[in-house]
Amino acid sequence: DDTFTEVRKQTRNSDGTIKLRNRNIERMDQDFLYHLALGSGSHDLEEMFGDVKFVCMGGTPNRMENFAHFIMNEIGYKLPAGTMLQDISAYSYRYSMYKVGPVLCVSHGMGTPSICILMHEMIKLMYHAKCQDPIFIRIGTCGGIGVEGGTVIITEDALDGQLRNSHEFTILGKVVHRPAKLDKKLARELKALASPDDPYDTIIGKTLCTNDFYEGQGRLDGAFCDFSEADKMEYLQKLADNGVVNIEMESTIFAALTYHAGIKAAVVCVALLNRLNGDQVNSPKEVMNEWQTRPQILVARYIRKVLAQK
Ligand code: R2B
Ligand code: URA
Repeated sequence: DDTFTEVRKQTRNSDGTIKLRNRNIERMDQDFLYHLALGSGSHDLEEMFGDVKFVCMGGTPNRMENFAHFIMNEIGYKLPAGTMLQDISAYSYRYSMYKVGPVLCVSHGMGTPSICILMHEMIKLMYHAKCQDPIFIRIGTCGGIGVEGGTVIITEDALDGQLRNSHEFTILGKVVHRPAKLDKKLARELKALASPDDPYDTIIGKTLCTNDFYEGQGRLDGAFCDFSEADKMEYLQKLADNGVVNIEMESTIFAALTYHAGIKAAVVCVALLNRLNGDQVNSPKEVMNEWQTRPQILVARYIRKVLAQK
């Protein structure tokens, strides 16, 4: 298990651009990023994306479009005259991507396979575009454990369904584990940007990452359920005893692939409910929409802070 410093040596050039851990890519005369509808042969990726410093990912195209508009206002970015914010990956019909100056806003869909494909292509995009030390942040939703709906949760460690701090891959039929480590300093910096005036809590804790929303998260309300309510509560209590404060579906792969690429990364999610009180996500839409702006507000504070230091 390499330390991050070791990983950085293998994955960075002296100017902060990314050195891919796959020599095959540089030997190809062009690389098509199929799910982004972009290619190194068909697009000038350096011209289009070379200035990207922050890659923000979230589940839905709509949320990421809203975030793009929000962050544009927050950092005072003006689009070139006569242009509008456009979904750069519209013709992939898979993911949506919006660029606001140094901030790239991308949707990742639900669950490991969807975000995993995106991560490969985003990391390669950073490589082709010669971006310098980009930071990746997932802005998501989750179920809270012992925390109320609307609470903002910064992930300190991402754990898999067996409470391991790694992501399990199956590659050529063999099981491979990669550490699911996130940048602790970045997590603390984000936490420090929570304001006592925010009308909600912002906390740091461990995040459980599952491969399913229903049985995989101990819900009683899926199409199937072969365990009792007591079994469910015992499991949630075990999670809480291990420091787990929320459950979502992308954190281990997101942490594992950013770490493997030497990219600083964070996960900031808003809880849509407290799982100790129930399973159904049924708060009013307007309430949940407001909740989903909360991680965006925190991340915007961070981006503004970093840009102000430049
Ligand atoms: C949070 O919300 C989605 C499931 O509703 C999933 O993508 C996640 O991690
Ligand atoms: N997303 C999840 O993965 N789980 C929840 O309970 C809510 C949102």
